[in-house]
Amino acid sequence: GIQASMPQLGEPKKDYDAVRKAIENLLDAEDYDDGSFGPVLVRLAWHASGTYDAASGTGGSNGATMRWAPESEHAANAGLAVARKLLEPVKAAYPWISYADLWTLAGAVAIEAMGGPTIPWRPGRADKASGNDCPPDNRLPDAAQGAGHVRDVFGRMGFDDREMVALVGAHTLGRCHTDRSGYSGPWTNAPTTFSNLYFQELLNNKWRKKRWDGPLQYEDKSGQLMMLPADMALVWDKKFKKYVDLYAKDEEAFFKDFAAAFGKLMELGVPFPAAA
Ligand code: DDH
Repeated sequence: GIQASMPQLGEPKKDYDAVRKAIENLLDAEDYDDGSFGPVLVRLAWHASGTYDAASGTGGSNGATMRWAPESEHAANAGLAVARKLLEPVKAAYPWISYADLWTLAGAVAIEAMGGPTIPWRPGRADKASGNDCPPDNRLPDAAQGAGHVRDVFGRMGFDDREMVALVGAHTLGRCHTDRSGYSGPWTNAPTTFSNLYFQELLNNKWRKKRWDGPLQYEDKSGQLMMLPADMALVWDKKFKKYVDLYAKDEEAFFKDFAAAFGKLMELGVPFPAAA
């Protein structure tokens, strides 16, 4: 109600637009990857949220438990210290925002700044004070596995097939790093622009096993673009492929579904006050 939204005496005004601006100002990177920290910030928001288990109510973005070991050391989170450190000056300048709100907001702001849809986001996450609340390891998806695994992991969070395919469309952004995941390369030729290109590449490019010493991944003829086994699962599984077809043809449908699913992802397990 009105009462709750009035700033109290002595309480700092919570200017989320100022935080958004501060995040936007951090995105451009001269000497990092493809010139933007946007993709790694999106990955931070996703890995902070994607540990959620609907049955037990554990995990999820609330708590920002990835600040602590063991979660910070989980193999899936390799490289995300880059994103967490990047946001420290924003946290220092706006100490009233929780890390959990800051990380998720940074993901939303990055997607929007890279040309993506407006992501529904609201504050309300609190930070937990120690690593005792870290979720167990292996809640995030394993790139070496197929459709059954993708369904298990995202089903555990409460997503349906359509939402799963939309969410993985985030791989239109960024790249794999051999020193983080062991995989190598970007999914698209425009890894700092949010678009439906990932689905177009997945469908229309020709993918073959990459011959190298690293883990099994797929490459196109140019050898420049890549797909993970878990990406290929989206075209090999008929029920998933239906949505790959849709999103490759209809970017508007992708944007709409992605925004809703990513917004939902970032709210899993967050105890927002009940609507008045
Ligand atoms: Fe992902 N992802 N992801 N991903 N992801 C990687 C990078 C990025 C899987 C594996 C990997 C989502 C789903 C899956 C982003 C966003 C999202 C990397 C490479 C691997 C491996 C990491 C590295 O070496 O730096 C698997 C498996 C799945 C799955 O669903 C089965 C989802 C749902 C999202 C999301 O944001 C909603 C982004 C962005 C990146 C690029 C990061 C970067 O630094 O660039």
